[in-house]
Amino acid sequence: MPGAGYSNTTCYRSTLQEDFTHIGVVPFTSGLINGKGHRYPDHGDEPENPVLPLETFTVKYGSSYRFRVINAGMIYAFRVSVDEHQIKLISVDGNDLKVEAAESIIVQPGERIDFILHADVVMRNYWIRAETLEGNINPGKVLGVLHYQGSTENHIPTSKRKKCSLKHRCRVINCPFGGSEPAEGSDLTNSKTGILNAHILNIKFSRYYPKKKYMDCISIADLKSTNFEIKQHPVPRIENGMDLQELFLNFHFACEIWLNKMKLPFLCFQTFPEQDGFFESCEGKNCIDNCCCTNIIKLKKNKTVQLVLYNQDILVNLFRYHFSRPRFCFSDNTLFDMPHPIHMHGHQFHVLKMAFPDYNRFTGAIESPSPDIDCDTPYCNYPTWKNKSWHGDNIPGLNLVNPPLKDTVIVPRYGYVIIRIKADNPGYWIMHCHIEIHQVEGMALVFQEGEKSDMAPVPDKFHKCGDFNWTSNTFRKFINNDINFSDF
Ligand SMILES: [Cu+2]
Repeated sequence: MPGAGYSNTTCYRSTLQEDFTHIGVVPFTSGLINGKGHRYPDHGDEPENPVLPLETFTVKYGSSYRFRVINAGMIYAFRVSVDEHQIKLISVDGNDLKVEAAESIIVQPGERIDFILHADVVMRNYWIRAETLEGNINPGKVLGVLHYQGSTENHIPTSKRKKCSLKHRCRVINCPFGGSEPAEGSDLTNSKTGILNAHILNIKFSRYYPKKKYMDCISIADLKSTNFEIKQHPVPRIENGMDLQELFLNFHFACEIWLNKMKLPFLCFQTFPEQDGFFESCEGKNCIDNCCCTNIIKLKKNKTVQLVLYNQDILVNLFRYHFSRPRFCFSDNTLFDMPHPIHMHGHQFHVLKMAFPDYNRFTGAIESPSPDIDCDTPYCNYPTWKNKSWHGDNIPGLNLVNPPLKDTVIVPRYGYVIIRIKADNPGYWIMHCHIEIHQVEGMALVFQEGEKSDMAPVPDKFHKCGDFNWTSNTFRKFINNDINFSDF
């Protein structure tokens, strides 16, 4: 489901999520399910060209179906649901989960989910929906059709999305925000300020959309691996303090030179460090003066590695100063205060905990960053735990028994995620934001796992940068079939 296009307007105001963070720097225009879809101008209900086909899935009453959903978009998350059907999440990023039923499941760029749908309601046509997460305007939408075999309906569905109410609340899995509504009768909000201490709720209750939306959020860290899955892939243990490497990574835009902490190129990494001009260490750079470097973090082979992924920056003034391009609007908020879907190569990681900032109970807006984190400077390049005794297993709220396994996880704005791997796969592995433009702008780093001697050798005659040195004349000959590869 690709998700965004460029605006040719002179000024684009980014739309907002429920927590008032921004959704994207370009407007959502249209999306596709399996190559089919409509464009709904101005986030309206009327398709621009209604005769275009929509993807249709035909189901048999009484049967169950496994749907595999991938968000192949570049920016936008989608909330996926099927009208008048409950869906059951059974897998994330290819790893099995204990079944979690929901009204809808949010899928971030790079994430994959599998859900089960039981075809057991009145035989007719229903909308399959993938909607963007706007809280301040009508969400963008991508539609498909669920068609019951034998149904006489052959027109487009007239079904409606479930209306969430106090009595019939909606469960939503994988919200990138914690929400603001306390459990009924809860006294966890400050009655004067209305601020909800979400970090307390993290342990005691589900998280919520803003009040009156009647939606309850299940975070990724609330999900549980199946017994079989966790037996196959147990949580890496910390036998003694020596086995642990704990790192904080703040995914942010605080650098003066945009956020360019990753110097390109960043693939075929095993061959690049040996070559002049492609490697510039970030060591010693403070990421304020000059951040155009190759950010490599060494992981010690066979250590248990615990990563605290964080999301806080102070971009607004710097960005205004350096990048006041006419296409973007600078309002009273930062443009890039977004949650980031962070993807890691080379591993499936256990998601041990997800924590959120504090929200305003009534508006849903973020009030303050997670109180668990201390920043070294306003740039927050080197965050730490506020409580210095937190370390390894000694962090409240960790699921060390049956956490979900993933390779992409959303890091909520001003919140954090704790993930864990065992560094038993030597090589160079990139970790990056799956919002494509963030990655290209440098929101990426490379883990060097083990020493080079631990890694599989580079294959014989493996091409390196500089090997391909055709002149434009040679290239022209190749295009014209005057020469071919075997001539080289
Ligand atoms: Cu990002």
